[in-house]
Amino acid sequence: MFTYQQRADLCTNPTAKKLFKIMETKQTNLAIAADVVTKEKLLKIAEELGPEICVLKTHIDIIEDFDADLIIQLQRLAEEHNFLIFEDRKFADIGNTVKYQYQNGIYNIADWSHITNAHTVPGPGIIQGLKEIGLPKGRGLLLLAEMSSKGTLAKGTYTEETLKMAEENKDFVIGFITMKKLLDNPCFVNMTPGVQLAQGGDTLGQQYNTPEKVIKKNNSDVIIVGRGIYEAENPLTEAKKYREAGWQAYQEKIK
Ligand code: S5P
Repeated sequence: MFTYQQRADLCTNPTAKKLFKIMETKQTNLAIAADVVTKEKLLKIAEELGPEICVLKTHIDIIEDFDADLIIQLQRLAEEHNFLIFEDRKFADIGNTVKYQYQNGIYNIADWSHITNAHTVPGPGIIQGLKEIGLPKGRGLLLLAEMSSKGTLAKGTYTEETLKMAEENKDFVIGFITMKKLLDNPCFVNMTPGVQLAQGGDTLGQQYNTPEKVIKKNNSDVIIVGRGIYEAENPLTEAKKYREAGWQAYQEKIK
């Protein structure tokens, strides 16, 4: 079992390296899913919860008053509080199209998002396309190997093929969105959404596991928590609870 520090030393992709380093030095494996729809709310989360997290996960296209200043502020906060930005874009088109979606349009994701992610349904061309844009900028890509939602088709052969695509693109693919650790390679980071302090779900198919189960039993690395934190009466207090639970589970695992 490698520690986050050992993994930081082993990995070559600069974003993977930086992520493991942040996790080790800040002692946090918590990523916040900041699924809010205004600039003010997103910046508030980044400002208030920044010290607790290793990753701020955004869905930039749900922000109603998006502007270039939001990106400047997010980058400033990422520097100040030492976290990475992960735009959860879930690219899913052919290589040529995702290149434009990653670099152009109004969001210019590749210019500010350290990490993004992609479905593998189109085949490896999607990784090639994103890599042409992202690798020169030192970015990292996560592949959706599994999903947290009920009835997901990301299982079995689909998941197996996804792992192969990752292994063939180790320079740019830094890991997976997955419910559990799937490969032994310490340079792949496993991030798991669908996390709350109590197991359960929502009315639209989301399924929740606890931080302890995700990190210790399922051997994942990063817990991604959204509503469990930002819908709480006191998000900061709640974030600290998740941070503590995630870190404790990690420490028990590496003992
Ligand atoms: O399989 C997945 C993959 C992702 S990235 N299931 C997910 O829920 N997500 C994302 O994680 C989802 O888009 C959302 O931003 C977050 C979960 O939010 P929560 O409020 O249910 O914790």
